[in-house]
Amino acid sequence: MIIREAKFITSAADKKGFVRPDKPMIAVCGKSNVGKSSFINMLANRNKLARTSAEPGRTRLVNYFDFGEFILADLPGYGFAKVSKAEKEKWAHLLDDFFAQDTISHVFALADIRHEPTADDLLMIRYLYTVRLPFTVIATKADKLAKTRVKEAVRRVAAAFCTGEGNVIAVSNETRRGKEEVLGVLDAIVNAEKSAAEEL
Ligand SMILES: Nc1nc2c(ncn2[C@@H]2O[C@H](COP(=O)(O)OP(=O)(O)OP(=O)(O)O)[C@@H](O)[C@H]2O)c(=O)[nH]1
Ligand SMILES: [Mg+2]
Repeated sequence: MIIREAKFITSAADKKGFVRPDKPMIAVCGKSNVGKSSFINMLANRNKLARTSAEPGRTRLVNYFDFGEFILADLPGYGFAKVSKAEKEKWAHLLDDFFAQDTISHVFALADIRHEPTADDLLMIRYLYTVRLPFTVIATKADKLAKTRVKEAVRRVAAAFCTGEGNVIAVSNETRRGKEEVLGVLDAIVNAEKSAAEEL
């Protein structure tokens, strides 16, 4: 999979604004500040396609990006403590509505490679199992660990998310570690949808 150009499509503040994709759509979700927007920029080879911030809670809308053969949806991060209850409820509704759609091909569930999953992470994963949405765990900020510790950390993340090690990719948006592996997963998603469409 070669990404030639990635473009911002639009933002949605509620379900009325959701895009009906005409190609595979992959949702990028995870706790606030885990590195979702940076991950999208790494895949796009662009620093400022998705806005990132050291302050958690930067992405408050669903932002859609067209990568040519697929669409990535950058979701607002969950579990951000420093916002009002009303704001939190608004985000929760937005995420509920988003995942209720039948247009999501795959989910990239991001988790910081150094940390134990939060209660929200576990809720998210349980939900993905319940609705049978296929997902890949993206263990972010791998550059923060010594290289020799990454393998063991991946094993720990896999166990915590009740999945196999092969379903966890350690990435670093700084060193670009893991990028090729992620592109391989995207290739498989795009090809699977193409063959399914041909069978119809
Ligand atoms: N060292 C390191 N820092 C990273 C990496 N990815 C993201 N960061 C930093 O983590 C912070 C949050 O990154 P974002 O990409 O804005 O995170 P987000 O998940 O989109 O955050 P919200 O939109 O607030 O939910 C920024 O300061 C990034 O520079 C990484 O792979 N390595
Ligand atoms: Mg973001």
